[in-house]
Amino acid sequence: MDVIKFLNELKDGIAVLIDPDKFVSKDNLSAYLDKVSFANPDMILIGGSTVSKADLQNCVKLSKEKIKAPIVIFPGASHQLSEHADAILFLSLISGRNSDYLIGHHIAAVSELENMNLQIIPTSYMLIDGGKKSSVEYVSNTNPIPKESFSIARKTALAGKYLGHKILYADAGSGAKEHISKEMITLLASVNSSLIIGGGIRSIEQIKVAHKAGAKLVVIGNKIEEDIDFLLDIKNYRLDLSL
Ligand code: 1GP
Repeated sequence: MDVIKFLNELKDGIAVLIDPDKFVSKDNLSAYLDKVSFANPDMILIGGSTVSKADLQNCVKLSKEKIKAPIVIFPGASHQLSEHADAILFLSLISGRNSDYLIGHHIAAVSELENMNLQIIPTSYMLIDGGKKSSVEYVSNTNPIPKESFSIARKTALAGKYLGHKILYADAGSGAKEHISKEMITLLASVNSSLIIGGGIRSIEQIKVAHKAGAKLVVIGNKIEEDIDFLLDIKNYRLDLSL
């Protein structure tokens, strides 16, 4: 499956983010994946700031067995690789100035990646301030773009595009207090239409606003972990969209 093409053609998509670190056992993860599969999301993202290689690989394998949507790695570090995934977001953290997350982890991943049949998607990854310090901020030791700095955000996104990145992922961070604003989404979508938005999104209304503003794919993680019934709301929203 060509995940870049799939994303380009997608409209009003929803992805579920699975952080394997949040599950205490394989059974626990397996039951969660069954529920996620019921909501029929457009994509599954797997990764996290501190996930081990074995946990990531087991999660990818199990997700592939249970869910028909593309399984895409959203890596927190160079060891988070699995040939059972459909693709990997080859993230460059362009909102930051830490060379490890701009190119270092990428080089470290090459010897394994070149022997894997995994689609590699050059991706601009931009952190936008979400009102609290995010794990990515802490682990990468970088600062997010201030939420009102529209000019910096636009120029950063454009620079990523000029570097040849196919996708722009703008993230307020896992569990953000404030999700990315409608105005910021509209601006970023005008720079790169293959726009993924995530961080702190907790209602169908917020998903709708992000879609209307131009997000191709809205990523939900924490809200589903806290309130599993939200998967039913997602399923219903997706059914409404298809009518
Ligand atoms: C985090 O964008 C993702 O990187 C999802 O964030 O867990 O807050 O939904 P939430």
